[in-house]
Amino acid sequence: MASKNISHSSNFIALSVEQITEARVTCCKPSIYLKVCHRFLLPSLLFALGTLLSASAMATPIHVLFERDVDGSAGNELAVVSYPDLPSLIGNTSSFTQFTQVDVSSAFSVGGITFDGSSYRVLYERDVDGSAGNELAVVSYPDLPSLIGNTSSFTQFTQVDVSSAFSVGGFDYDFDSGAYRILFERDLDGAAGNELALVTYPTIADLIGNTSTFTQFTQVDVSSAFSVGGFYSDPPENQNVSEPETLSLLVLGLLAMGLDSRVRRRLTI
Ligand SMILES: [Ca+2]
Ligand SMILES: [Ca+2]
Repeated sequence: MASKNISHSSNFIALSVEQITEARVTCCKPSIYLKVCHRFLLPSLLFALGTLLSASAMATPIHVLFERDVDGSAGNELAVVSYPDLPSLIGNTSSFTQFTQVDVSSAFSVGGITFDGSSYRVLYERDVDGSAGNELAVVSYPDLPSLIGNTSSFTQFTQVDVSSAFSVGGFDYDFDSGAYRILFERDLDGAAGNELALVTYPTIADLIGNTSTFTQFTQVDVSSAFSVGGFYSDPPENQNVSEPETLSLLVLGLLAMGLDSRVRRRLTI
């Protein structure tokens, strides 16, 4: 396991989730929204309909990072294969492959990749057992093109010391709590309760500094013929509405608002 100084900070995470959920309910409660905006009922309804249509029509693209088993170089070592949605990944259809310009050190391998809303973060793990400060590194890129082109990267070695019996299986960002999670897998075949462990870090600073960690062993028993390649959690639904679409919906709403007020003025006069 990664950390020896395990502090049980589940309360912190539970509180955060609760607070976020509460905040979301407060600002999205339809009755309150309509009460405040009843003057703009038509544009509000159009806006809501547009958002619903947009959310149902949009799917979350999924990117899979592949790494060459033997050491390679820029342009042939790491490839990002993108699928428009989960069914495309399952069926292996509509994929789009881009080799990156990243040259991974021969001493390291990719442990996982995640997007936290502002950066793409790739977790690298030393192939042989290391110690705090030289075993796990997070390399951050501001966007996907920067990862593909290997530009604007920012490297931070973490203070995590991975047990010599485990390796990183995946790296994930939880949009609900804002926490980062690493899934560690035992190198040798294990059993339920000792094979897969999920370690949660409340912030990226906690991951880098190896502070406030919270470890949970799972009851998953991985077949001896398989290993974990990665894991991810779905972003919340509202992350699916991209900025340009929100803007166009706003424009639609404003146009409808103008139409609505003109109709009302005509009726009043
Ligand atoms: Ca290399
Ligand atoms: Ca170690």
